[in-house]
This record gives sequence, structure tokens and C-alpha cells, in this order.
Amino acid sequence: MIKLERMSLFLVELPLVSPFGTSFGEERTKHALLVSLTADGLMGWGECVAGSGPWFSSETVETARYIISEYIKPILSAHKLLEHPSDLPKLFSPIRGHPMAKAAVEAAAWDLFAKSQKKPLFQVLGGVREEIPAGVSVGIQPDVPSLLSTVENFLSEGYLRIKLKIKPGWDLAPVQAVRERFSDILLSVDANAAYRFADLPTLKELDRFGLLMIEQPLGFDDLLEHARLSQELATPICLDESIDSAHRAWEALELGACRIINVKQGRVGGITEALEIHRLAMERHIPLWCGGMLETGIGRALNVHLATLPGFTLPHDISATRRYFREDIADPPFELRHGHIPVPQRPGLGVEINWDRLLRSCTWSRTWKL
Ligand code: OSB
Ligand code: MG
Repeated sequence: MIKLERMSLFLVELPLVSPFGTSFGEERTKHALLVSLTADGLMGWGECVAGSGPWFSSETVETARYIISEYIKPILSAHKLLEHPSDLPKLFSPIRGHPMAKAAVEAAAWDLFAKSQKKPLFQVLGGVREEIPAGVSVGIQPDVPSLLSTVENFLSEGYLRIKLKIKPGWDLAPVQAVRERFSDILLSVDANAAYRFADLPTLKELDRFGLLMIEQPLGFDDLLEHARLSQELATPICLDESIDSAHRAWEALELGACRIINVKQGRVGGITEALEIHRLAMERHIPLWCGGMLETGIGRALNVHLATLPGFTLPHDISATRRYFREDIADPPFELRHGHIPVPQRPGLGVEINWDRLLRSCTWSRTWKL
């Protein structure tokens, strides 16, 4: 039993080492909302995966700050005694939507709980791996030559799978160029919902490149057209944006809308919900992998622990810290070892907040006694 004492929120801004371009825009700065919970001399940390604007999802760091401050904090104050972090989703269920806000607080509770058990988080979750295979997501580049050299650099660092961001006008030519140059690599694409069903001829062309998957080609909340598209393509469809809960994952699998799922614990409302998706996927032999949202060391550590579960069998969008940040707010940085990231072995997330860097990058913070 944990007795929650305090909660803090921190808004931080960290410069990205290079701009990250997707079909919905370009990010130069990482905006993160961090949550800490304290109990009995221990502090647990969570990171909200919402972005600076409502582009990937309707949530933003600002909507999450509001929902946590006004609606989640009072729930925690009324339920200070926590038996297990997986009790939180039920307490948060009167709040409709806002999965990323809920997940950030639940994440802090998981870190705290694992620390109270003096165990690394992956052991508490039932993870079975001591290192996880790393893939990298390559943003939209100014031209094909820069794309080829970017991909070449990542491959020389050891990444085991390359994911190319695509959009109409930046699809067949860059994918073909990368496939011709690197004929035997694991390659996938992510459209972030940039196509319509009427783009079927272009999407069908992608079948020529031996891709591992096509991630979220159609509408961000669509299942039915993805199911229809799936019938037309040889390449497996993977859903990201469309899966915002375990129930949606179940609907997607029943409909045949995807053959692979990208799990982001924040997008689906937390670790407990992600564990339920893991259970569903294992039952149906659906491969999973862990997606990323340009997380700082806090969210990155959580993804690494989650990715140790048995059903996570494909390389993840979990890359080394230095792929995004020169200096992170958590230590030590994650590094690649033969294309894999070692799982932290210390209690909880197994990373330490660097208070100096946190306070330097913090633009707002608040602490409540619960
Ligand atoms: O669609 O997977 C995505 C980053 C931000 C928002 C959405 C996505 C991404 C990525 C990068 O692809 C994943 C990462 O390296 O963290
Ligand atoms: Mg994606």
C-alpha cells in the first residue's frame, strides 16, 4: 500500500538536435509535461506524451496540464491510499477522453510502485528481456540525397529497422531510393494519416518495396477503410493514431483493420490499458512494437521497460537519447549496444532526474499536497 503525499507538474522545453518533420508538421523543440508523485521518501516520475499542438492527437501538453490540475489531482487527493497503479484507470474513468493526461499520472505511480518494491519496472510488468531491439523513425527530409545519407548514418550506428515518414509528394521516390541503396534492411513507412482511400493506386505501389509495414495510412480515427485497404495490400497495415484504447484495439482486430499494432502507452491511456492490448494481441498472435513520441529520458525509460514484454517482437521506435537531445533531463542517457538498448536494472524506471537540467529547461511548475 502506497500513501500518496505530493504531486508536482513541470512543463519543460528541450531543443531537438535536428528538426523532426512529419506529414502534420515540423518540430524543433520538445515540449514535455512531467509528473512526479511522492510517497514515503520515494519519488516516481511520468511523462505526458502529448505534443505542443493538437496535430498527432487532440491532446496537447496544455490540455493535459489543465485536466491533471483540475480533475485528476482532486481524485488523487480523495484516494491517497493506493494499493496498485492498475487501480488508477478506474478512479480516472469519470473523466472522458484525455488518455495522455491520465497515462502520465499512472506512469508516475508505476515508477513509485516499482521503487517501493525495490524492483526495476520491467520485472513488475512481467518483462522477459534485458535489452530491446532499436529502430529509428526518420523524419521527412528536404531531398532524397539527404535522406540517403541520414539513413546511412543511422544504419552505421546500428539501428535494426528504419521507418520513413511519408506524405503525398514524399512517398514512392524516397522509399524506392532507400530500398535500392539498402536492399536487405528492415524498412517501414509511417504516413500519420496523410492519405485517403482514393489514394489506393499510390498505396498499392508501396507493395513493391518489401516493407515490414505501412503505419497509419488513412484517417486518424478510422478503422473501416483501413480494413478495406488491408484487403487490397500485400504489406501489413499497422495502426497508431486509430488505437486509443484496448477496446479500439479489439475492434480493429475484429474488423481486420491492421495486422500489427504500434503501442504507445500514453496514446491508449496508460500502462494498464497497454497491458490489456498486449493480452489481446498475444491471444491472436498479433505482433506488437513500442512506438515513441520523442520522449525525454523519463518517457523513453518507460517505453524500454514496456518493450520487454513477450508480445513485443518487432524493433521499436525507441532510439538512443542523442538521436533527439544533446542534453536530457534524466541520466544516464540511453545508448545503443549492437542495435539494442539495455534495460535499466535499478528500481523503478531506473533513471535519475538531473535537477539542474530540469530546472534550467522548466517554463512552469506547480506542487500540490495531496
Ligand atoms: O507517428 O510514430 C509517430 C513522433 C511524434 C509523434 C508521432 C510519431 C513520432 C515518431 C517518432 O514517429 C518516434 C520516436 O522516435 O520517438
Ligand atoms: Mg506513427
